[in-house]
Amino acid sequence: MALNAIPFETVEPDMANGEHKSEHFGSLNVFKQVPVITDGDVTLADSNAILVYLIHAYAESDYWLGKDAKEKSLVQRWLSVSAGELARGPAAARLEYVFGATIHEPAVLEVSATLLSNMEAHLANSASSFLVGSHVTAADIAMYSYMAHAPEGGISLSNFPHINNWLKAIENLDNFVPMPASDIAAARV
Ligand SMILES: N[C@@H](CCC(=O)N[C@@H](CS)C(=O)NCC(=O)O)C(=O)O
Repeated sequence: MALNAIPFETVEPDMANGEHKSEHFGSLNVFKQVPVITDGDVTLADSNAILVYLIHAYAESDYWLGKDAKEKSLVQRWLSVSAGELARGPAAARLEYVFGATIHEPAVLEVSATLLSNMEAHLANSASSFLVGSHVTAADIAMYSYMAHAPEGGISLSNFPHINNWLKAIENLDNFVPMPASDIAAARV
């Protein structure tokens, strides 16, 4: 929303006290999870669904979702990776460190290691600093936050120079707004 200057208001449920498990929140998202947006008569949950909605409603969709069939499918593939390997790997590791969630650590570390090495190789072979095509797309936005915050879950990025370059390329975009670090956040290592 910041990158496309889309005005919005943030409402933060008191998750520590289970506000997102209330009947009211369940009427916004049956899975009782954040994020959810309301936009006029549209109520929508799921970060990738929200990203795609905002692009179609308010931004240039061929720019953000790919200009042709191949680029569009490559962007979609990274949205799947963000909901798959990124969520099951670095994001899950961070949940344990930051929020005390119980995870199956060997599986989380294995998924994270595979994701990092595949993404590093992909970026090393990419003609641009971004995941798909020559400029930032929804693929980068979907992958950015939990990759940038991977060190908060004890997943080091120090051996992945192309991933670090990619993070910096996103952070250098006009109007970029970072996800706030958690209180116990480690510096990026
Ligand atoms: N696929 C969903 C996953 C949403 C999700 O896992 N939300 C977490 C916070 S990032 C949540 O609400 N957790 C609280 C809970 O599940 O009780 C998305 O990408 O939006």
